[in-house]
Amino acid sequence: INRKDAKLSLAHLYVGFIAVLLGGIAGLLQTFVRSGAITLPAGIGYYQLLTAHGVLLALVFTTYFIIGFLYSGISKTTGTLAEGPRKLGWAGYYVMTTGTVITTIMILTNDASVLYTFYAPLQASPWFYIGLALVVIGSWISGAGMFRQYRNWKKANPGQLSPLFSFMAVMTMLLWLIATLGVAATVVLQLIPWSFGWVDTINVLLSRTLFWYFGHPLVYFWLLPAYICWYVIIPKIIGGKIFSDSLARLSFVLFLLFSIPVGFHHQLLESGVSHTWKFIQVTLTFMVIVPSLMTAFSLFATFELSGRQKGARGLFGWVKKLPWKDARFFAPFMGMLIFIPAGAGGIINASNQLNQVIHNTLWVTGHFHLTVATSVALTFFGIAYWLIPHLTGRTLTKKINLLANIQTIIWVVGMAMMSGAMHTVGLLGAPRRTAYTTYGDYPDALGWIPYEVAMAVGGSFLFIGILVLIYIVVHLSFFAPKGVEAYPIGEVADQAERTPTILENWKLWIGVCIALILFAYTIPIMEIIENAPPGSPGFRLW
Ligand code: HAS
Repeated sequence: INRKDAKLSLAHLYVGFIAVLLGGIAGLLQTFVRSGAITLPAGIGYYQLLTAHGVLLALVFTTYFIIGFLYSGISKTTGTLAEGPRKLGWAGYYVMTTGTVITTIMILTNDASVLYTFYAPLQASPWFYIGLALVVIGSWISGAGMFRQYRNWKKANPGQLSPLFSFMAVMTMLLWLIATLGVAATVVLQLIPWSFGWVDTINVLLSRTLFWYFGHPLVYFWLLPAYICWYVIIPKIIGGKIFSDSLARLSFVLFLLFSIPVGFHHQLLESGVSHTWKFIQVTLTFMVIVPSLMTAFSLFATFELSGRQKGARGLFGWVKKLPWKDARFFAPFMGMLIFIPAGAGGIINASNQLNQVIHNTLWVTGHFHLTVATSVALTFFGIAYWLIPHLTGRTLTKKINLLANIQTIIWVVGMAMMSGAMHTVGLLGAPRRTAYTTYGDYPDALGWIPYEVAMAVGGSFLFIGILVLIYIVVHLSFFAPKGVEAYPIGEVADQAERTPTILENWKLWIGVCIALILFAYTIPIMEIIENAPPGSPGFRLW
């Protein structure tokens, strides 16, 4: 892609990978504290470390990586960025980075040990929330740049279907824009006035509800760029074609519609929300599983078709035809494979009765380490292995490719140990987000310790994995041999049906999305505001 566009993407990727290193250190220390192996020195708090880990990895790494990746793909598929969109990209980057620096300083000074979910009643310094608000505003500016570039392309190519990558990128940023309205509302209307002391009380339930209105689609904001890789990039790498353009677009449309009005499945144990609304949102949650099942179907179809074209026979002969030694494929593939148990875990979480067993236990931590920290993270690493050299004008050598495959194996082994132990000990009742404690040598709690040790061993593998990853990133950025690394964009299979234009009817999908949100949230939010007992701290909106 164009050099100036490459610079913009690289700037985002670098911040993302610095966050991975810092967040990884926090993660390693945390598993040691949790298993009782160490006590933190210099007055560092467990929750401070936990906040740093969550914010740096789940929020900073993902957001920067995603924006950098999406900008690169938009530039690749719609042509060099126009001056306006590129300027918006840089403006967004600087605003976001200012916010990230403020937020990180607040965490490091222990003024914001409120965890990555930061809803009330935990309270941070107002500057933490101001930093977060800047990150969100910056991401909106970046999103505006992508929307403008997409609109320019549409104007220049009337009546034509937009390139699949850019369609998916715009859908991802649209999802983010609509979702972040919730978190912006709680931060600006509730948390900032409360933390400055301008108001004495805060409606905790409202703050949590607005957070989860954002918190669930947030996970799809992480997932969709990985899906872009699975749908658009992987077919090219394996020498196949995209199974169906319309299926791919439809799955993204369904994510826009169903990923937002489902936040109550994080609040099934929240006493202030009525069963009816929890039931409705759980039903919608089961709808949002459908596009993932469609994605699995499409991936199997792509693998099988391309394998058969290469002469594969029998039911599973195509497995042998996949390019196992290519790190650009192997890392994302392991992400896909792990997404099968990870997604099954999500379906368990979403089931009301089973949620009563696993909520607030280490099972949930196990779930999101498989989803975001494995399926998504491994896919992002796999993207970085070709994207960074493509942007820096270097190549992925055989040696680094091998190292990248070793990195993937370390990651999968570490995560299997850590997340396996988390899932199991969660079922035995071990709470999440607690520093080492034997609860007065209570026998159940003592039984959790071996699993916590297994978590620490897995965590150590993962930390080694992070060091190897950072070595590869630095090598590909500054030391790999100069050359041309391809930007793999797949083509649609010949037998695929023509894509119906309705899938690009943005007004229609945004309209349905807003209608579903209003349906799922208006009455419960009115009830949350009205039902707080008069005079109680929860009564006031802020
Ligand atoms: Fe989740 C909690 C439900 C997906 C992340 N989730 C979390 C939290 C995070 C998170 C971070 O209903 C914790 C939040 C906190 O701090 O409290 N989750 C779901 C459901 C799904 C789901 C129904 N989650 C994700 C994804 C995440 C993520 C994706 C990050 C990226 N989750 C929940 C619920 C909770 C929750 C409750 C709250 C729990 C509580 O009580 O606190 C679904 O979207 C999952 C659908 C996925 C599938 C899998 C499809 C498989 C595919 C791979 C195909 C593989 C191939 C390769 C082709 C149905 C697409 C195979 C090839 C061969 C050769 C074999």
